[in-house]
Amino acid sequence: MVDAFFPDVTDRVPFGGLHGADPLAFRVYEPDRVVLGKRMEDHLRIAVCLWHSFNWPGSDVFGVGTFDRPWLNPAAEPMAAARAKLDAAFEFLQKLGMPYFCFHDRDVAPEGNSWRETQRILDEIIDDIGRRMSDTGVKLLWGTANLFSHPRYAAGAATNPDPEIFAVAAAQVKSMLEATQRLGGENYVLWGGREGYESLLNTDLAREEQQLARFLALVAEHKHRIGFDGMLLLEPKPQEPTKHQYDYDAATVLGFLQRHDLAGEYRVNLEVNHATLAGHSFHHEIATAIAGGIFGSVDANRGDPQNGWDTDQFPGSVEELSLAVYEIVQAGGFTSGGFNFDTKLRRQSMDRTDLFHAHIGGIDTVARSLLVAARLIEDGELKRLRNERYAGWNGELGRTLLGETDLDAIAERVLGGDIDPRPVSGRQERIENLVNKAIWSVDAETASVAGARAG
Ligand code: XLS
Ligand code: NI
Ligand code: NI
Repeated sequence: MVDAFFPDVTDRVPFGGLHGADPLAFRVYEPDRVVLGKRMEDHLRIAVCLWHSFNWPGSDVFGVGTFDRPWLNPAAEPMAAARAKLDAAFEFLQKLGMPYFCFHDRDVAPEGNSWRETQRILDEIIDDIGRRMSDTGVKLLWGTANLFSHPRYAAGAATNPDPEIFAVAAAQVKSMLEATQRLGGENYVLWGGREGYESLLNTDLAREEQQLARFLALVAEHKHRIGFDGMLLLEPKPQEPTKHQYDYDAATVLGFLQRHDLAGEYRVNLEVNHATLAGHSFHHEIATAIAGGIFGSVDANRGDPQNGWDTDQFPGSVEELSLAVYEIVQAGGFTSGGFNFDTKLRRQSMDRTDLFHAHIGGIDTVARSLLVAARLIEDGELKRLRNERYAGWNGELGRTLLGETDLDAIAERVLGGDIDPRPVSGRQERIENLVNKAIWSVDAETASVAGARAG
């Protein structure tokens, strides 16, 4: 390794156990620990994101960057800066022991003076990333194109009133989709940050919907043409930076995909903070996507109950995440998706090691949520009570109502008197107690691999 960017973390972050004293050790996350017959690492498939963690200086709308990220200095030579950034990112990935990363084209490769030059720079850097991936074994969970930072995208990319912008965005997605394929990426994400509006007074909603559908159809068609076998994912968000974003939430995306015959081509990448902004729990978003058959991947983070924007904080609440992880594992777990840490340090967290502390805490929260989910699944009571609630639908009446019948026949049965419904308890509090019991009873050290070794 060249000069380490994180000299205070000299080795790979170890597992220290729940009561371990080292703040730079995992308390719960143990990649090899087997949970419900599968390694923890394979359940969670954790990724580090290159944008907030390596390509953001810690600026906000009122102030400049506060972080120590030398490669973001505008005076730095662009290609040398791009390499320094990758050095630091891969050092971080290895020291943290994470299997995956995610990035936008513009996180790693600056734009050139012409489209051709931009393409050449991207190609060169993708080769560099490919070498680092084979040297370290780190894999790409997903790639994506930044269709929101450049001034040309101020009025949207696919939904821009100017077809020339649509064309540039399409060319940019083509090249990043192909780059993702070259790196063996397991998914390709489209977040429509500026696919929305600031004012209805100058916006043609019907036209913009057609443009977005056409764009997504072109991307899906290209995916098949080049034989990319990863999953295409849309990332819903209700607003910010636009006043209203078209991919509002999981249910809105599902309706859109069905209207345009794209439901077989796309799934969703759900972000915790985006659910909060949409007025939903994250549990709701996950359950909705699973029920609609479009669940794909997760952007792990959280908002802050006191403000209404995308604060992208590191996850810290097992209570909040456990139910979402329960739904995911109960539905069979991730296929191509995983937990991408789309998370931002607070602006005052300016020590280089803060990035380690933040990830360690967030990853432990996700790992502990997995243990709670496993406890709920092993116990089986939650599932049993839910099945029991719908048991009537497996009987003769239920099957008839869902099968061959009509309102005349139904009314006849009701008039005949053999139907006499009695309301039953939904048992909500009893069920909530079951969830708390699982949260309170999970002992993160039980059956721990390192615990067993040490003991
Ligand atoms: C922004 C989004 C973005 C996507 C990738 O709110 O979360 O970071 O995940 O473009
Ligand atoms: Ni995101
Ligand atoms: Ni976000």
